[in-house]
Amino acid sequence: MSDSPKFTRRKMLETGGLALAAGAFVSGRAQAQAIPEAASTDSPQMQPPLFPKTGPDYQPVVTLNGWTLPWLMKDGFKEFHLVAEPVVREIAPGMKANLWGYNGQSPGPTIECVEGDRLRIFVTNKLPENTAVHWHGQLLPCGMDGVGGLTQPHIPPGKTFVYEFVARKSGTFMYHPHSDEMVQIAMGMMGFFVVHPRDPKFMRVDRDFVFLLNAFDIDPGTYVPKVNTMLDFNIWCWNSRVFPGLDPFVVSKNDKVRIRFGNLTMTNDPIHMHGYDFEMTCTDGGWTRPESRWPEVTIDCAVGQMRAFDFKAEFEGDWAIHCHKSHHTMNAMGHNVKNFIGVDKRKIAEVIRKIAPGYMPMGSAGMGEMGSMEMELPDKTLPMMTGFAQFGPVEMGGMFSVVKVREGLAANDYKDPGWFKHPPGTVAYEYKGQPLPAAEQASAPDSGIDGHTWRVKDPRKPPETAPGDTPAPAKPKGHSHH
Ligand SMILES: [Cu+2]
Repeated sequence: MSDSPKFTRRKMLETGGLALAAGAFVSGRAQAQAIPEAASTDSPQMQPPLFPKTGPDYQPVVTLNGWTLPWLMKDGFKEFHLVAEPVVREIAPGMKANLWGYNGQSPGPTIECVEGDRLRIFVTNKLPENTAVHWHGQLLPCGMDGVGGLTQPHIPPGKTFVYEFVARKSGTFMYHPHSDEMVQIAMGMMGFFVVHPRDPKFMRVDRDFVFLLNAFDIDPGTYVPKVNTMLDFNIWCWNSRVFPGLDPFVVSKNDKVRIRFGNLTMTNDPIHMHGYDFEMTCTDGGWTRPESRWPEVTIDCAVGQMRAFDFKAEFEGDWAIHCHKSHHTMNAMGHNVKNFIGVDKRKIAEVIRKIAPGYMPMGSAGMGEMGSMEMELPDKTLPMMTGFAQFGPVEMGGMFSVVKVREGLAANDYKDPGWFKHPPGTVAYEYKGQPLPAAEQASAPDSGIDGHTWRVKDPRKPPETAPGDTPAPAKPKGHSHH
């Protein structure tokens, strides 16, 4: 986690300028009012949570590899400003993608408020097409529901619309577009939305992590997701980020911890955490009733659902947390994208421009600035096929991270504490005693190939290969595209 929010001053000024220009289009009560500055960040690192300065106290959430949208109190409204726009997202070190998002990143910033708050959310559209924002799970007037065409006109490019509603109940919500939804979600547009209970003691935890499950189909060597893909995605993300680029969930021993997630992939994601059992305490429909809860170690989350579970962090360690669909803990990028690292896309663009004038690598017109940002080539380091930990490669990617429970961390200290120092004698170890009796040694049946028979003489050594036998296939180095 970085020490301070890396808000881009240039971007803030730029958005501020646009906000002024767009002010003339704002209708209704907010007409005469200035639009609050739209904060922006280009950092994919977890930013510090925003603590409430006024109103009821709450423990703010932290957004995995993300941040929380600052707000202003004005005329009894909490005012937020979202800007829908093209963004560059580092999906993991060594891989950047041209996505659409809000306020500089995909997902957009987390919106956080308190039950009973009156909200005024300005939405400026800097996309090349219409958009609208749906406040998933909120109980609000129908005309604030954000379904383009049905409950409001779509927000055209360059215009700003205003949403006003009361956060009627606390819980776990999200926002996402309801205009050209398939494309805009496939491009990464979404954000978390948490409403805290008015009673600071109700369901309070010490650490509260949020993320959205999303997936992209990005051909190796390209930067823009294919938006018509229905199932065969190759980049399975939490908050548009994959292991080993995902933040760990850093927790102090005996903290009360909540982990909340919502699913905007195109399939269900069974989220599994090691080392603990836990109970589902909240969905996007609200808090679960205590008598309805039962212990789990995996919580399946269907498309369009949100889930939260709570646990007390009694057990120190580095506990894996991941989607249990094994294809979702793999990165397509690992084996193929590396072939393209070092390729100067500027030259490619120049060549293609001879055939297609105006071509830019990001694939869309009117995004020159983003294009030039993208021209900045990825770091020399290759994308890793797998993350490494203290005992070797983890052989995972995608929807995988680590819950790091440590003794004595300061409250709200989310810095990565490194790998767990296991107490002596508590790590699985190699058997070095008496060899197994011969009768129990594995013996292979006749191979059937050329009449050769091979036998495992020592189970600790690989089988001998008879001359002429096909050698055992080498362990594949990467995971093939799926
Ligand atoms: Cu999954």
